[in-house]
Amino acid sequence: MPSQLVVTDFTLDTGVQELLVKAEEEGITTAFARAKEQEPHCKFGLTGVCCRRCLQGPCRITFNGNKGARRGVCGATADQIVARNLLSLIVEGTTPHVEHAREVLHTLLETAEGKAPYEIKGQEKLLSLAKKLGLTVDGLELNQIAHEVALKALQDFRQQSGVSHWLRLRAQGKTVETWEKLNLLPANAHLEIANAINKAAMGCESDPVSLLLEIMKMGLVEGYDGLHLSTDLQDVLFGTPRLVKTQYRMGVIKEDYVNIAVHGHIPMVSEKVLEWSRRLNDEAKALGAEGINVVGICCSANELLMRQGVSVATNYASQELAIITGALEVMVADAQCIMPGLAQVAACYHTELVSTLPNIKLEGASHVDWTPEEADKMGEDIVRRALARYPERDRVKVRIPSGTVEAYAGFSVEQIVELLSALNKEDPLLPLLDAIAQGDILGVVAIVGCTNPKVKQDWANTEVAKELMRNNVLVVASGCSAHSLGKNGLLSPEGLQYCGEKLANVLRAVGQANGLPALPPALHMGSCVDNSRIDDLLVALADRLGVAVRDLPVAGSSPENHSPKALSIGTFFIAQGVDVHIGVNAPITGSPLVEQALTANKGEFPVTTDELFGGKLIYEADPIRAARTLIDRIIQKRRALGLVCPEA
Ligand code: NFS
Ligand code: SF4
Repeated sequence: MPSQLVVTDFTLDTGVQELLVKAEEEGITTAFARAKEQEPHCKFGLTGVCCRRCLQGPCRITFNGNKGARRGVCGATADQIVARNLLSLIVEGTTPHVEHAREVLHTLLETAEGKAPYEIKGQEKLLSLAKKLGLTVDGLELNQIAHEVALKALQDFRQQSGVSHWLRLRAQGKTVETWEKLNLLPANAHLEIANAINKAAMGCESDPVSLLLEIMKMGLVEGYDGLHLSTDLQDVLFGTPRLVKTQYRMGVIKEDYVNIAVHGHIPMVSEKVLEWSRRLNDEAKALGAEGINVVGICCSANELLMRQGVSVATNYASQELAIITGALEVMVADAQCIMPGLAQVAACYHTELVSTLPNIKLEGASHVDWTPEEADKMGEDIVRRALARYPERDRVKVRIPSGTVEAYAGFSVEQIVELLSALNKEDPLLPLLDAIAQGDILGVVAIVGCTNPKVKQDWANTEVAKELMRNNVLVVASGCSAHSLGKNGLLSPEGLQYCGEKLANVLRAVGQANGLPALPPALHMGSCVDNSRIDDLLVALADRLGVAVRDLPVAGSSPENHSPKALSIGTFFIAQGVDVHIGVNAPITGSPLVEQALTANKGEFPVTTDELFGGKLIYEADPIRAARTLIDRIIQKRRALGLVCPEA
């Protein structure tokens, strides 16, 4: 453990800073300190030229001028090694979302069959999906329709040929043609994942261009059978998000309450915990507490925030610090972004760490199985564990950083359209498109993805956002980046102070037409699977304008990316023709071919994603420079569309 922790270098979040000091006093290490211990990072790993794909290796390309190994034992070059490694990383980003979607579809199926204790709260979404899937709905009960929709989704995991139903459902026709010509249309998510692993395996595919195209195909699997499928079916089960108001920061953990943190991604777990916390609230009062308080971390936070207004304690990098408040009775984890380090921290307190998914177990945690049928049993069991832990809380060890920040969320596309229809009932998207056309809104950028202990937490996410806002770019947000913005007041009308005058006026006009002082400068659109909502928004705007998504003055940015999921989601957006900025580089710089293909402008290299799809990868660690690069690209796209452009 490093003796001198400079906590202000680790995070912008003062509550997290306070807890890092407490952790040090108590001799507990966290990800922030461990990240320092890993420095300097191995260059072979950072640049992607280390291969561990067979037992002749590990091999590393050490070629430097005339010295060192140019090829691995099997003869693999740096281009081949980097492309295979990137493909396998993207598979590890895509697979958790595909499995997430599959869990949701099975829950819907069993709910429709009356076997699982969930309701179908999103009737409108269900009917619209069924119609778009070409199903007959007349004369059918809701459950029967849900059953048919779930079976269609299941086909995307079963069929041996054809095209993913969810791709056909959600993609823009123009873009599908581009993908079809390149033979990128996925048939079945599991089959495509198996194909990709097969290609990356030792002695299989060695053509780096073909490997890159496979990476783009994985992006489509991610986009449609991961993100879109998850969001659509979650909206059917739990309802489509609507505008909600909430609170951010560690101060949402309340000393007088039994506190449960939900962490991970799967709303079937977190929704049930929340439901049971309400049902058993009086039992907490019998223990002398004020009640049961559920708070969120990471994307479980986003799911409960978007639909239930539940408050958010913190985001990825500081997940362990929530336990260091000493006031969490239980932390419930399901899947994805769960640090194994949580167990060591929980062991220093009365906090019980509980894993829930049958195939995701955590060392040092207790386990309560979630299955769709047993969901109520799980919810009750977990809340009862929290009640039982409450009397064991050591009051001396409790220190909750004070202060919370107000934020708005719940900006589904449906909600955005409804807000806009207060300005134009017949053609709700028109006011937004007019504002874009006239330059009152320069463009739209999605700030998405993670926090990463390599970067000062929340700093890059908020700096990129503020620089964009200053330049009249409308920001939409998701994932842990949205939490960074929320903690720092950018999800509230207060954040208007950071906006250029033109953007601020638009946000005031839409807000006031809906009885609010203004819309916040960043619209929180949900969890990482809800990046599908951002895609839906882009498709709706492009359709209304009669252009392809690749032509729109829009971009994506993940300034503090850590997860392979951020890369696979980014790949999906590049395939759509959207530029994607990352603030922490992907391991590609060891291969000139892979790096150029992903980052060069069209015409600058023989094969580029910019040429094939209209979008490219932008790596820039400096947030202000990153924002300016995105703005330049947005202005180029505006110019191509013949829209008003700011003076150079
Ligand atoms: Ni997204 Fe959500 Fe957060 Fe990054 Fe992890 S929780 S799925 S991967 S760290 S945003
Ligand atoms: Fe080395 Fe080739 Fe084996 Fe990779 S696949 S470890 S480069 S021999």
